[in-house]
Amino acid sequence: MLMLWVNAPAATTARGIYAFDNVIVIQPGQKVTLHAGVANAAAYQWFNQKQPIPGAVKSEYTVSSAGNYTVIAYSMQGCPSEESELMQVLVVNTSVADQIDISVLKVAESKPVAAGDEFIYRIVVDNKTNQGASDVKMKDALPKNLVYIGIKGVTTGYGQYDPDSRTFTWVIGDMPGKAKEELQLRVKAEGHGTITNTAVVTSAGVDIDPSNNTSTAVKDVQGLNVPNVFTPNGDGVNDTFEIPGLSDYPDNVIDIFNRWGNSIYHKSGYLNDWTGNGLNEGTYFYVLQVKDANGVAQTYKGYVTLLRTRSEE
Ligand SMILES: [Ca+2]
Ligand SMILES: [Ca+2]
Repeated sequence: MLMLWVNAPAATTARGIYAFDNVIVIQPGQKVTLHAGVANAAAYQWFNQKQPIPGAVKSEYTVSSAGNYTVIAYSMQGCPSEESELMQVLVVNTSVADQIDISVLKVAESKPVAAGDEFIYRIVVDNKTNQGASDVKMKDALPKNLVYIGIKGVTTGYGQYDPDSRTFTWVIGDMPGKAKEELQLRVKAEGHGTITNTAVVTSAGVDIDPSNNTSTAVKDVQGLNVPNVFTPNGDGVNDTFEIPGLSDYPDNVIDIFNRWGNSIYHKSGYLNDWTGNGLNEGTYFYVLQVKDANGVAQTYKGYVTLLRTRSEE
């Protein structure tokens, strides 16, 4: 890709121009010169928001207004290069000292997760600049297949969950320069599939790099997690063959067989209520067929052990 560079180093300059990766912040009235990475092409055309800029046909182009700038270089034969990388110019009426860069990073726990399981997102908010930031908040709108459980390991601030908007807010408040704060968000997966959700951080002041103010985590949730034991002894614990998350699959059929392969239980639209009534302790074989909301069928097969013995009291 054709590179762009600017005549400002990647740091604060005496002229008050601030360059950070592909974002340049200038004050009103300031100018910055963009340079095409290829200096000896036959011709050039500069663009703002993909629109050609009239007269901007040299290897360098000086701008004083905000925009999303790119350039294309042409060979002697008139062949165009591909479009260059993007250089975003922001015009901000503020002193450099007020400019901050807050970022957020959200990572899902790497362990395998099945429907009905709890897992954790680790969320890190980082003040990458030396200036302190204020009114820092992180918001995370949970998709419908995630249930909010709580938070832990929060290094500063406090969390709020609004069940109506299904939005978790981490109110961090003031962050000193170079501070890094962390929180773990505990959630439960409901249903299977890919869960995508995004954390967004905001703060008072001008954030010079908005691109790192969001972070999206993608987590694959396996289908149903069928337990391999249940204890129908009337003690109120684990007394039915309960498959967490099955209520998301009302279109289901379950068959249970004894060791000789005889069907001992069959139910369409199983409601997690089988108690193995009249059966001996032992191991049984199940076949569970479900259809998801898109009509895609899945089959789960395995063994479940029925135990009636109560633990010693
Ligand atoms: Ca930022
Ligand atoms: Ca029990």
